[in-house]
Amino acid sequence: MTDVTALAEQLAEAAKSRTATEPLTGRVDLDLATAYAVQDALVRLRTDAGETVTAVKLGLTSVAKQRQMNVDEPLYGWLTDRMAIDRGQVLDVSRYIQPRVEPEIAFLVGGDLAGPGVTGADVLAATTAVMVAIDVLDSRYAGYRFTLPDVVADNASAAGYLLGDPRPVEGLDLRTVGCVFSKNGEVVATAAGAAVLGHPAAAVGWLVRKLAERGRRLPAGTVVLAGALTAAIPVDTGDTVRVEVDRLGSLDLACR
Ligand code: 0L1
Ligand code: MG
Repeated sequence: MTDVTALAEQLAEAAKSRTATEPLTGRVDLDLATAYAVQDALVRLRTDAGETVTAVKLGLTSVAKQRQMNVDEPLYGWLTDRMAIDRGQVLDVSRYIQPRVEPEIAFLVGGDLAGPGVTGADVLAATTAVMVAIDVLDSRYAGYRFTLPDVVADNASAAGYLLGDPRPVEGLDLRTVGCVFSKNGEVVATAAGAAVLGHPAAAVGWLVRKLAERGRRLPAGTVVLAGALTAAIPVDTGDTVRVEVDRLGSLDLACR
């Protein structure tokens, strides 16, 4: 039987020592259900150490990301207070193995969302506000080479996140909002909200249905990062990235 705690400890050690590890698949039997059990154990190591889960993230929700990572299904993971980045805070890249950043839209869910039939429309009805967001990734696998179960076990490469000001969702068509993603003053990618599973709220609906399969729910007050609109880009000392999302505002992140 797969020792999920031992695998979680290996991934936690890779993050702590900033040393990439080899994918788990190939070394152990890892189906998707076992991978989510490893993810749970990894998050438990963080909460046992005093961290608090502050948000949920979806990943691989756009064709651009799925192609980049060679997988064909979304996934989810958990963000903690230690991963939260304040606006104006400089990202210390030495804390990570191989950091990448990507532009996202985040939801503040105002009502409980649960069950196998939840749709994007239900998500929008329960949404209190939406925000521009930057997701900071740091795969614990060398060169971001992994299978879907590997990256699920690695908590969706979660490493950091930054949120913009909350904006009302009423009157916004999140399919057509435009995103401009720049690095060091040069535009590196552009996208519309529809890049995220056709509508970012649909991605949150997928999350709720997936959680329901495991008897879990999204409680009122949860922040959800709905997944990247574009492929992720690597960042290094001296870089500055900017994410601008039409009607949601912009965020800058400088790296040292
Ligand atoms: O946020 C994400 O899309 C995480 C998915 C994991 C793939 C990656 O590390 O880019
Ligand atoms: Mg992401």
